[in-house]
Amino acid sequence: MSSDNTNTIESVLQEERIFPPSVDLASKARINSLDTYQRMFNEANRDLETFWGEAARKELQWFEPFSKVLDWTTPPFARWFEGGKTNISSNCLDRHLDGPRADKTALIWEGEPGDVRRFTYRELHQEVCRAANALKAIGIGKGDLVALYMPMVPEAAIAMLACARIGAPHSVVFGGFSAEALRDRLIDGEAKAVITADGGFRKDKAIPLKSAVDQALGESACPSVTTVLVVKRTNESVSMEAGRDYWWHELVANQNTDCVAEPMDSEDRLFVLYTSGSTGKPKGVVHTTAGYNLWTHLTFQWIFDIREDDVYWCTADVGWITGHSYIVYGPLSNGATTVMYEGAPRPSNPGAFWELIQKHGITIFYTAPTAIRAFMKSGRSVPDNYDMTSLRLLGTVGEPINPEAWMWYREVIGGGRCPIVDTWWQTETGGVMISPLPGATPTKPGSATLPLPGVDADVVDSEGNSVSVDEGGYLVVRKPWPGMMRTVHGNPKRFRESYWEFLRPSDGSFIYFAGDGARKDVDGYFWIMGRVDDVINVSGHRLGTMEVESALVSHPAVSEAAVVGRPDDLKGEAIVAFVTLENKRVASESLLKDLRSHVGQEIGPIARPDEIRFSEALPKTRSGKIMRRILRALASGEEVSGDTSTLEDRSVLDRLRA
Ligand code: 7RM
Repeated sequence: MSSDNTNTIESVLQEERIFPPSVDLASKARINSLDTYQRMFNEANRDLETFWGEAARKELQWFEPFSKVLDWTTPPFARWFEGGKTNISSNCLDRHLDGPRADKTALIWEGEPGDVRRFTYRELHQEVCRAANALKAIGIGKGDLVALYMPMVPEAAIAMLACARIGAPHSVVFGGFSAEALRDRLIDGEAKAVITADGGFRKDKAIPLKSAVDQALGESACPSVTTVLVVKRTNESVSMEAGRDYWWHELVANQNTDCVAEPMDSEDRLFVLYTSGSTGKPKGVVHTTAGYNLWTHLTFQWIFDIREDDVYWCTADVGWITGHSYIVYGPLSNGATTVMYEGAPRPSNPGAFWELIQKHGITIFYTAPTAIRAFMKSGRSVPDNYDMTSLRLLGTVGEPINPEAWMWYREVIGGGRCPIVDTWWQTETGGVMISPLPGATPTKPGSATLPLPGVDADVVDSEGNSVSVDEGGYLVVRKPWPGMMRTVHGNPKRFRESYWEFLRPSDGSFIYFAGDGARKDVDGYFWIMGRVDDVINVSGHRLGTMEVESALVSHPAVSEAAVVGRPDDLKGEAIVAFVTLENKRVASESLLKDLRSHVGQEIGPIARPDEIRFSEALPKTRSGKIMRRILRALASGEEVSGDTSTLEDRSVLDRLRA
């Protein structure tokens, strides 16, 4: 197992602090005690189908009822709520229009230069209908994949909901990815249209997006794409290709504000979202309509114990799963007020987040440990300038949170009174799997605590057997759940192999494993230890070491590259690349710069190595495999321990050390 994680065994074993839920919160909460949680958990475990069947009937609106809760006859391919017809866009909008919620604020958007837009549920419904009709007008229909390459503007959420409304699956590509990365995803998904913007604002700068789309589509690279819809955001001049490119404000504005939601089969595709794995190109994770809707709806309700007057803010980008599930679908499905922020804290405005909390009276705040650690570093004097007494609940997601950052978050941001929900989940799981429930679960700093009802999580050895208390192992889920991914787009074999065949217990059952190590303590609390595969978690963003290596070797000067993660105080992990050069090429400062920007162009700025070490050779086994274990130790300045006898050439190690 790799040791690249923030929670070292030593620090979490010493962790003895326990914070019980506040009496006030528990008295009002839906799940108001550990007993209630336990009862639900046992109920779900005893009879999964009755539990989820009842929940689906109660929590979602259906055009037609489902006839079967779960079909698990051909594992690992699950089918949930078959026979049912529903639509997530109508569950997020239409169902709130009958009563007082119609005029409640659904979305508050704060732009980077300080512009604000608000939409009530009625207004959002109208905008989504208009956009849905515009999509129809350009020939997009049920089953057509629409790619989104957007800044954090309301139109990103509107476009997602519009796609869902007409049954066109979306494929959101994070706006920070490069034209190359966008092209790969457009080709893999055979996207029919791209929705983008002229550009977006990021940390006081305007970043072009439309020109990257042009580049991705250049030389007829993506023949499936027939239309590009462009939102005006930065007012930069862009080139528009006649017959292919349309302005959003011209096409959408004149559309009808009514568009009947398409009745979708429960298992119809809702979206594809690409995520990094340990091998090959990023995988297109497929989620379907009803199961994903139920999962994001219910987990949002449970974890944040959402109330009618909450103002909820998740700081993620809609380009990641956290934005999909917990900026857009989960909150809107529950009729909550969700906040979307285009910007990020930056040196010119270090208090940006706290100002927003004060300004909008945010009650629930959900962010990533990497952000918390950055704030911690600049000290409490910044947040102390703001009134954040509106906050009642805090959340974290994306990577393990170290107990020090957890305590700081609780004391400085939460004023010592707000519970913290540390939520463990993945793109593949659709929504949260392991998390405290704020009215029920006592928390321990650094632990994601207990699995949600219906989540049969465990920590196991390589045979699939549970390990003992406090022993490290693989984090797995033993039973299917409604929000689970259904397949890898275009590659069911890869789905089976990557997630369900790594561990095959002797009883033949299928258990889900997606790359994390963990341990369970004496109270059954989960402590996530980080990835055990070749995936690096940089500031909560997943990157495959292979992806970065491929990008490096595509540079003409590079002969071979090996990429590993090194623990980093701020980012969780930093990217370290070991590179050997082609004959006659010499290492230099300018080549180093060149390689970093090359990786930026191939994948995106988040993938640029923090450190590149030029080396004459890489440590390999006799069969030619790069020994990453050795490189990981070297990168983090640790002693190279363990067996090095399989090294083909021991002098390589000595030279690398020097
Ligand atoms: C939601 C998201 C998934 C990977 C996952 C973990 C890590 C996420 C936590 C966490 C410890 C957490 N999706 N991870 N949440 N590790 N504690 N609360 O991040 O697909 O982009 O990444 O992130 O390693 O496997 S993701």
